[in-house]
Parts: sequence; C-alpha cells; structure tokens
Amino acid sequence: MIRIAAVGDIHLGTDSGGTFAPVVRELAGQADVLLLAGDLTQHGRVAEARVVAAEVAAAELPVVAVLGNHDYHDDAEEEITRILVDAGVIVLEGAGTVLDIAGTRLGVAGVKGFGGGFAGASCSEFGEPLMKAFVRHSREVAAGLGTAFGDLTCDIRVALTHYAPIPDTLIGERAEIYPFLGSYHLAEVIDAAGADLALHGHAHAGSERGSTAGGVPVRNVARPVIGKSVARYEIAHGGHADQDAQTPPPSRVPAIEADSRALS
Ligand SMILES: [Mn+2]
Repeated sequence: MIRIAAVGDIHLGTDSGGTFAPVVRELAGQADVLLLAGDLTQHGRVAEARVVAAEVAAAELPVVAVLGNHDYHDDAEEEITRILVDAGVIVLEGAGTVLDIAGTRLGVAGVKGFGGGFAGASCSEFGEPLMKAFVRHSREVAAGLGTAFGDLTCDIRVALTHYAPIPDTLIGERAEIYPFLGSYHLAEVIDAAGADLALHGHAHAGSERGSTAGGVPVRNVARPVIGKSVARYEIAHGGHADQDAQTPPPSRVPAIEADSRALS
C-alpha cells in the first residue's frame, strides 16, 4: 500500500514562512510521498520560491512537484525549479520519477499541462497563429506526459499535473472558463498509460473527485477544494507495469481516500 499525500495551489508568498513546514513535518511516518500539484507561489517570484524551498527542505519523505501557471508568471520558472531541486524536491516537467517505497515502485509522471478544453467544447489547432500556438502547446505538454510515462518502469503509476485532465473535477467553476482550466489531451495520455491515479490542482472552485473515460480516478487537490492541508490517498499494488500484453489487465485498483484525522 502506497500512502500519498497531495496538495496543489498552496500559493506561498514571501510572508508565508512557517505556514507549510508544520504540514510537511506532520507527514513524517504518515505518508510515503508528498505530491505538489503546482501553483506553489503566488506570482512566480524567485523570493516566493525560496520560501517554498525552505518550507519543504526538512521533509522526511520524498517531495515531488510540478509547477503551475502562477509559478510561470514572472518568467522565472527555470530558476524556481533550480531552487526547489536544491531543496531536495523532485520537480517534473514532461518527466517521471520512480520511488522505491518498501519494495513497491511508485512511478510519478508530471507536467504542468495547459488549457484547451474538453470533448465537444475544445479549442482546435485552426485559424490564427496565436490560436494554433495555444492548442499546439496543450498537445505538446500532454505528449510530454506520455513520454514521461513511457520511461517509467514501476508498479503503480500516478499522473501529476497542475491543469485538469477532465471536466468532472471542475464542477463548481464557471463553465465558460473550462477551456482555461484543462485539456482532454491530458486524459487521453493518462488513459493510454494505464495510470492508477491522476492528481491536479488549478481549479480552486472545482470538485475533488472524478474519473477519466478509461476509468482512472482523478482528484483535484487544489487546497481550497480539499479544504485541508493535504489530501491523502492509498493505492494497493496493481501490477500494471508487469502485465504481459497477452494477458488481460487486472481490474483497476481504486484510489482510496485515507483517514485524514491527524492532517486537517
Ligand atoms: Mn493555477
């Protein structure tokens, strides 16, 4: 059983020192990994990233993160990534990582993602150069997630994005802005990869639970959505990665919402 703690949109500012470190400390021995689903900063400032780094530097469990759109706002995403990496955070953008957790290999494939919308109400790569560039970026980052999954040899596969792969976890947001909150391209990749769980943030007014067309559980872990410091999920070893192509896949192991009484 892998115990995942996850939260997105913590939006730490330069005055947020000391607010997230206690959350991280409390996870010691209670979770196997902390996944951060982007928007770690308020405005993508380097000084804010240093606060994030200081808050997670003493983590006693692996911390894996993707950046969000806020973390790109000051055009400092590369430096922000370096600051987080120097603090021991595994920062993913079109890349994956495998963690050995008591003999079970947890693979996390991560990408910021992008907008574009969902089936029946999506932008298409047509018309003006800016619109084509918008949709092309959405397709490319989704492809990056696919590449990241392709490189993973593991027992449990988790997709970590900032933008949403499905509309179900956006319910509560205004429908007019769905195309800016996520893209179905992400869900296609998540289904093709046979992920066991997909986590995202970004939609502060959305809903926690949904699933892809292929049945992969999706959870919106934006902090305002989960209403607590971190959400916790447990996944049993499903063995997808070791399946022979000739044998039918095992029934999907659903993510289980863990008791979070100690982690409010
Ligand atoms: Mn965001």
